[in-house]
Amino acid sequence: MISTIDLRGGLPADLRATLPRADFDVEAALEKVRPICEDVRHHGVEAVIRYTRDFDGVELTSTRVPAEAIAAALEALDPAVRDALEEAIRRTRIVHREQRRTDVATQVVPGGTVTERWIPVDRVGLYVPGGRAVYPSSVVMNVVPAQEAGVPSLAVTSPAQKDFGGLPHPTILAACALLGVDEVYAAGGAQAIAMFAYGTRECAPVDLVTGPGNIYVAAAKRTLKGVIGIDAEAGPTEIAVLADATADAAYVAADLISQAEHDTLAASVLVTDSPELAAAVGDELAVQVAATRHVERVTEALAGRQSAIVLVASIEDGLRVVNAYGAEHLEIHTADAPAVAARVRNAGAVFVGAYSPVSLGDYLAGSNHVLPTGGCACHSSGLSVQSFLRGVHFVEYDRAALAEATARVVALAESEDLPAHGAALKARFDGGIPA
Ligand code: HSO
Ligand code: ZN
Repeated sequence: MISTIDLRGGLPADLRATLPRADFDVEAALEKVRPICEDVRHHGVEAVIRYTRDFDGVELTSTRVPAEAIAAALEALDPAVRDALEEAIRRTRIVHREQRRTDVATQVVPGGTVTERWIPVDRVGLYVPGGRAVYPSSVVMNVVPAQEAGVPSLAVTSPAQKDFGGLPHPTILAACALLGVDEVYAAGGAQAIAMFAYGTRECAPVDLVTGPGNIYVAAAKRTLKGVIGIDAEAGPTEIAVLADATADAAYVAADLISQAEHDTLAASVLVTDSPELAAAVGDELAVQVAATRHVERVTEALAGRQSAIVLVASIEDGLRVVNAYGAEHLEIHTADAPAVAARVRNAGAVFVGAYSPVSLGDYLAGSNHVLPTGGCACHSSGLSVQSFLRGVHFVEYDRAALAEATARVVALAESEDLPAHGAALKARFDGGIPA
């Protein structure tokens, strides 16, 4: 069911190109998405309501979710889910709170300081997918870091659901209620991102949009980047497992299946130096996939070109492979897993040892589950408090410190043929700007 890539003979020079990856062609969706964004820009909420009718089959009179609907969703929430969400919020909050950066003031010279102040974005819009992917956990992962960053204004949007009277899914609303979010919209797809970017009669424009979505959401984020800030264009989820002969094949197989459950394009990749483990995982997959609820989706994901078992000559080579791949999630199941994990350079999040599965991180570890996909872990981080802050440098020099800097500023300005730059300093000491 899952293919094998045998790299035991040595790693190819172009390792990254050898490794499997799903096609997630955002470019192709741009043409469809651009006119939708323009329409919402010019026709506001009426356009959002029209697209909701056409795409979601729901006739809305307003995109704003009433407060009573949010309260009612919490009221009706299964107590076990409520307890789990509350604990997820608590753990995610303590982790993210501690990670908020503090301002740094540096005295550069006597009388001259530069202070980096971390200022939250004024207003953010958080996108929460609907349809097959109803993830109240993603509400937690987006809202908590924004709140811990100190963002003063925060709105959530999620697609209108036909089966729920045109409201977003009730567990999404209940999660909003638990987090104290009262500004919620029933809007999805590209039109929701445009609503956030340009604003409508009902929804004030935001500065930053975060949260995963489908290919149209990703395309809208790309189209509107600049008008708004965005986190990342999330693609299909990925798990890589680096394992040696000490790994438990049943755990590894279960974890590969857990992320394959998200999407037929999800990637599950095992990298191992043990052919015996590879064979045992193959056997376990056959047994466990047959028993899993979403058997067709999982089977397609595991059989897809994006999933594979990669055989390597050593864990050393395995590290090279996983670093070249830059998985969204990377599990380490080896002897001395912490030491191996310490050598990982590229991954969205690293799960160390047999008892730290990705599913724990998806819900309850305290870490964030909005992570870079498609190799973006090689240059980007997942969502964090930092995503909602800007580091602004405050420059404060006194007269003496500026006087001391003037000759050098003038020299550099002259070298760039920008004499007015130097003149701006000299004006403070010469009593006039020289010609
Ligand atoms: N593994 C997904 C997040 C998620 N899993 C939500 C379950 N619910 C992407 O990191
Ligand atoms: Zn997941």
